Formats: sequence, structure tokens, C-alpha cells
Amino acid sequence: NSMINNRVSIIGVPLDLGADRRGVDMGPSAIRYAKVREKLQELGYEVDDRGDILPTRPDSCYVDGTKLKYLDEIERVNTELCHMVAEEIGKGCFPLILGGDHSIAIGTMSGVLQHKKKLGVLWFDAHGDINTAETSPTGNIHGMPVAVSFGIGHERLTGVGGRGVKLDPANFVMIGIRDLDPGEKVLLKELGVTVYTMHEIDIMGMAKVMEEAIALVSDGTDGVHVSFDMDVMDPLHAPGVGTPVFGGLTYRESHLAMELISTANIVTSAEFVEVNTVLDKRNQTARVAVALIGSLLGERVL
Ligand code: NNH
Ligand code: MN
Ligand code: MN
Ligand code: MN
Repeated sequence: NSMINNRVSIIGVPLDLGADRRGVDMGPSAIRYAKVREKLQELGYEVDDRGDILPTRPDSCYVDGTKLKYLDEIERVNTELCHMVAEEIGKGCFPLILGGDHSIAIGTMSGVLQHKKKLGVLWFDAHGDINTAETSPTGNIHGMPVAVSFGIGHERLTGVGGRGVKLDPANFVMIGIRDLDPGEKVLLKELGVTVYTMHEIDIMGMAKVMEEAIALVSDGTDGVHVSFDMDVMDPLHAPGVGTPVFGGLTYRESHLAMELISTANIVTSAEFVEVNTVLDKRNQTARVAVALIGSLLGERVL
């Protein structure tokens, strides 16, 4: 797999301030406990676990003037993550980020953008995560990273990593979506983001969806980032998430998607987020995440 460097750097981000329910702060530990390092070593990678970027825990829910919750700390953690991701890519390593809530995609993507100026993104999620302060029903920043990546949203979030380079909606594809807020639907259409909702996956099948998605994110780009929110899966397979939505991807559909991305040889960074250990059953969701990471990075049955 030539796009994937032989060296993988793991970065944990135990942040849960971007979501309403506590518990995703233990996600990185849970994924490590499910043997992510061992899995990658088995596949022949040299693994450097860079440890966690530690958030502080503000004692009250700070809300800024525009109703964004915990803006200060989320900006700080994402700025640090941005630098660390850029540093690892600079060393020639493949960054694998473990969340934490999905607000960390702000730091991951801005870090990757320091090196890959034309970045494609495959966004696996039940949700669109393209809210702004004006459209968000919750004020939770984990519902906003996609908007931020296009340069839309609070300036302290769009400013992470510098305002210059942003993503092009033409190379951004969402997969598994089934819960959008009204303002998100408007913005997705305005920007022309390609969205494969569960309806398209049912009709076309995952293989065809991935064929089209892979073509879109690799058209004229110099890298592809995979952002995988565990709630894209059906709660039957991934019960340990803060905002479960019925009717998600099956275990096999998720694996097939990862396998096809791996075969296409396009991925240059990845993150697995929203593992909520408090709501999980015997670390099942973290174990599924590790299995998916394996498939994404080349594991096959035979
Ligand atoms: N759309 C809702 C919001 O903005 C829910 C987002 N929740 C997620 N996103 N888990 O992936 O708050
Ligand atoms: Mn998400
Ligand atoms: Mn989600
Ligand atoms: Mn919702």
C-alpha cells in the first residue's frame, strides 16, 4: 500500500467538551485497550504512539456570546492537535487520531491541510456535522467541524491552522447520513457536498457507493482523509456512542467501505471518533473501531 507510509503515528484526543454526554473522553484509552497498536504491528507497520493531547476540565459549561459550548478549550486542544498532525506528516508518518468527540476533526483536518493543499475527505457519520452557531440546535461544537473545514463558522474555529487553505466541497463526500438539522440541509445543498444517505446505500449497495465516493475524493487531490464517527454504524454493532441513530451501517458494510478505500490506495490520514465507553457494552465499540482500522490499513481475510 504505497500511499500509506510504513510508519503510523497514533495521537489520542480525550476531549468530550464538544458533545453533551460525557464519556468519549475515555475513547482513546478504550481503543488502545482493544489493542490498536498490536493490530497495526501485526500488519507490518512501525507504530509510534504519541500519547494524548490532554484537555483541561472547566468546572462549569462555559458558553461564549454566540452560544458555542466550551469554545476556549476546544480551540486550544484543536490548535495543539493541528500542530501535532502536521508534525507527524512532516516526519513521513501516517497520522491516526483517536477521539474523543468529533470536534477534533477541526484540528486533524487543519493539520493535514498544512501539507495537502487539495485534500479529499470521506466523512462517515449518522450526522452532517455542518452546523454553525446560527443553525445548531445544541451549541455543541462536535456538530460543526465540516462547516469549519469549509471556512464557515466561528472565527476562532475557522482560524485554527490559519485561514488560508480550506477544503473544497467538490472533494468532500458524506456516507451513512440519516439525521440532519434543517440548517444543515440548506448548507449541504448550497455548497454541493455529495451525500450518500442510508437511502442511497440501501438502493445502490455499499460497493457502488464507495466506487463513486472514491472517484470524487481522489479527483485532482493530493491526499484523502477518512473521518469515521462510530455512530455511522447501527447501534446494534456500535452501541457505545453518545447520539445513536437507528438504521445505520452494518458490521460488514462498514468493513467493505474500509476495504475498498484500502484497495484504492488513496488514504493519507484517518481518525476514529465518538467512542463512548460509559454507554458501551464490554468495549464492543472500541473493538469494532480497531477491526475497522485494520481493514482500512490493509488487513484481509486471506
Ligand atoms: N446535529 C446535532 C448537533 O449539531 C447532533 C450532532 N451529533 C453528532 N454528530 N454526534 O456526529 O448537535
Ligand atoms: Mn460526527
Ligand atoms: Mn455522528
Ligand atoms: Mn439531530
